[in-house]
Amino acid sequence: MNTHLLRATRPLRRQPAAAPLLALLLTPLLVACQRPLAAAPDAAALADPEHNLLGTSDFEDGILLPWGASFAPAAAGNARVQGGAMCLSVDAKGDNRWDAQLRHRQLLLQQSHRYRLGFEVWSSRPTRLAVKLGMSGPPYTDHFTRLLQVTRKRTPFFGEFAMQHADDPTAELALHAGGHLVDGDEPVEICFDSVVLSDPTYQARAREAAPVPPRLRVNQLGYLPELAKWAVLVSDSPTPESWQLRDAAGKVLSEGESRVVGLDPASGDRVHQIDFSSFRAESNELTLVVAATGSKNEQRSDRFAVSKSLYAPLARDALRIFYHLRSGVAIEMPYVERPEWGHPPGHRPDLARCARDTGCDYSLDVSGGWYDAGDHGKYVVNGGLSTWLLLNAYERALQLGVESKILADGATDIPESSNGVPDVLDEARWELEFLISMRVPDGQPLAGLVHHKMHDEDWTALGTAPNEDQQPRILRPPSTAATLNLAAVAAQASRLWLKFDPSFSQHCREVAEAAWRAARRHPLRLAPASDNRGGGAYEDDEVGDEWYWAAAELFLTTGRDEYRDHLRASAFDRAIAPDLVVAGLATSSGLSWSRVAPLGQISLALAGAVARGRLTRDELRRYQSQLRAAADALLATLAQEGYRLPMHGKYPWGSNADVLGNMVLLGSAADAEGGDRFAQGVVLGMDYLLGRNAMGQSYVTGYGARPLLHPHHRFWAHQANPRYPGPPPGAVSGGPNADLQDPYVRAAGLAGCPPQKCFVDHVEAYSVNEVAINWNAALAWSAIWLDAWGRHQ
Ligand code: 9MR
Ligand code: 9MR
Repeated sequence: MNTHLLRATRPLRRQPAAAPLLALLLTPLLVACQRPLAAAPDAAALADPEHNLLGTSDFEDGILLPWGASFAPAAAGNARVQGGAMCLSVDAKGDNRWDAQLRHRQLLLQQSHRYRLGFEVWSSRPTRLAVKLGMSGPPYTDHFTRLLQVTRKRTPFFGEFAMQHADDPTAELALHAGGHLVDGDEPVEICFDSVVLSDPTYQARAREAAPVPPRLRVNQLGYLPELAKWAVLVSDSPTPESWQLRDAAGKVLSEGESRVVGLDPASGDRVHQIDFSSFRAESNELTLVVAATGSKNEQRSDRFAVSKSLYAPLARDALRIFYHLRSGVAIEMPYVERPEWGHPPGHRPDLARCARDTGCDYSLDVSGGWYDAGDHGKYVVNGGLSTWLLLNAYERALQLGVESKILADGATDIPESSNGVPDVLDEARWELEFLISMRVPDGQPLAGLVHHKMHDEDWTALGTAPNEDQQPRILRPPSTAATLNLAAVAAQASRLWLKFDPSFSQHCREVAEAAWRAARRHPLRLAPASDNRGGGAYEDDEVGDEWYWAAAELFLTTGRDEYRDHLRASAFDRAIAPDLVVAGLATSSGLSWSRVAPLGQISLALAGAVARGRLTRDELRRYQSQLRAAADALLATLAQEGYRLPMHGKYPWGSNADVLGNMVLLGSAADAEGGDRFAQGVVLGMDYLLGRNAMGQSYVTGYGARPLLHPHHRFWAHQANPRYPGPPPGAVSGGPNADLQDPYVRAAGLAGCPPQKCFVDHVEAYSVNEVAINWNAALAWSAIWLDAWGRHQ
């Protein structure tokens, strides 16, 4: 994994590359290696675990955490525990010494305390090592540094110092082994054992054991009175267990027997399922209990509610996350509930230049929009999907005559509340105007196409507020996918603003048609997977679905034949993601940033196409029955899953969003069909996200008995740097990812995890625990949908 977090010695970078050693000597680094590193006199004192600040010192149990490796883009290699030691293989050394490193973060160094650092170190061939104790983020002040020679001989190192600076709660111990420290280009491996950092006055607190979730898993928020209510019990018992539903006073409200499922491959758990759907009374503080009171096998669930209005707060908070993520404007009270969530405007103005390899030479003012996720990039493809989901939440309710308080003006307390336009539309327009600004200007060879994305030139560190970002902002090349995203969303928007702002509606229609024409001129400009330095790739090598989606939205809005002809000719018109249904089970989601055809189908089936005179009743029925077929496969899927979620098999990056995408399909199918068959699937998906899962974890911040606490986010980065706030409520994490794609999860000893358990709630674990606008838009869609459903039963 490439990392570029560490700029510990930024001034060093400016030293002439020709004099690397001189550069090192000019820094506070002292060459401590000339005398052989005899066994340290204080080794005994060091060995006292009571005073050791480090989380892992001897690596005997095979776990590297909380240590982790970091490689900048120019460097490559990996870290692992072998033979009870921590080893870093440097395959490509990179340019700077910190380009390849091991580090232990989250240390508190206190002013005038005396620290002792010791370890044993050896390497596959002679090399050098730079040891640093210092800040892990700007201004990267060093507290202690040493430069060592390392050989094949296991050699002890010992150093001692008094902390000169003010208390540093962001300190890290970093072991730099890249760049000029390595002679030649051959790989080198460097290993460590018995690493101790001690402070005689420090008292190691008993390590807080990770809270063990109950074996009886429920939706930690609760259930809607009229829909399915399932719990899952982790149990090896081959025979059913009896369960009781009790109120706060212990009164039994319902009882029955569990159903034995056995081994659930996705989680590796042996499970029983409990169906208590027949209990329908609104109540608070309910508990499920298995086995007789007092018996040592008694299992209790977390407390939960049964309520019609269960999802109103979540729907509102999930939408409000978009305000928090706004770029180009101060985030402030009273729109945020706590002052620490505010910050000055980020990237105002957001002037982005064509990057050197982009083939263009201009700057665009692309201020506004939402930051994509934990990073400060803004990506048109993901912005398009997110905007569509918010607009669709509104449009479906409008078409079906569903009343929803959350969709009213003033519902979410944003700056535009009470302007006569529903807040959800105001929020979507914030992004839409940014998407429009990403167009290649007139007079340029690719005029009318839309830049795929814009972001920082390089990755910044955790603990960077948007207004603190120092990186240059760059435009990446235009793409057909981005252009069609704009065409689709602007066409959809044109319908919805007709009533509120006819001239904006007209503008959106023109933007959409012009984008379509530009895409026609450049039908296959693809975004490559390799474009992921300083920003995510959002690569896409199949744009047939984007063509289809744009054609559908444009046809609904304009009724023009060109778009209808495109729909009729498209392979995407005849089924929803049939390739993802394997042996009748849905292996992933047909609806994501790279698979957008279902968005077109949902609009065709539900956006009032008949009323607009766009489709005949028969055509409409065909789209609706395609939605139902997809939803049927999802119902079949969840019936096979131990944890009864509408997804089977792979758990890739953002698996929670696959579940959410499938919930959007189920909800849309329920809209098309009426009745509650498919609504059950939406609720079962939500149960999974809110705690009825293999981790016993609610994946949403602020919701549930064990809510998500530490998402990967540069500003909500409290866990990485206490100067920054934790997350506001209503943000959903990407969730389990069996591909373990970041250094933190790889160091966490998760190799071989059952897919649903490939997760850790840690700020650095970006491949399992980031938040993102597309994911939150699907969460908002689902919560709004369930809220409306719950109230109208
Ligand atoms: O924070 C970045 C996150 O938004 C991306 O999804 C992820 C993958 O592209 O990369 C994260 O940034 C990391 C970078 O890739 C490597 N250095 C560490 C960064 C995390 O702090
Ligand atoms: O959601 C994206 C996921 O499907 C990809 O596998 C992953 C790696 O390319 O990137 C995810 O999107 C991230 C984006 O690249 C950068 N911003 C944060 C997004 C969420 O992690």
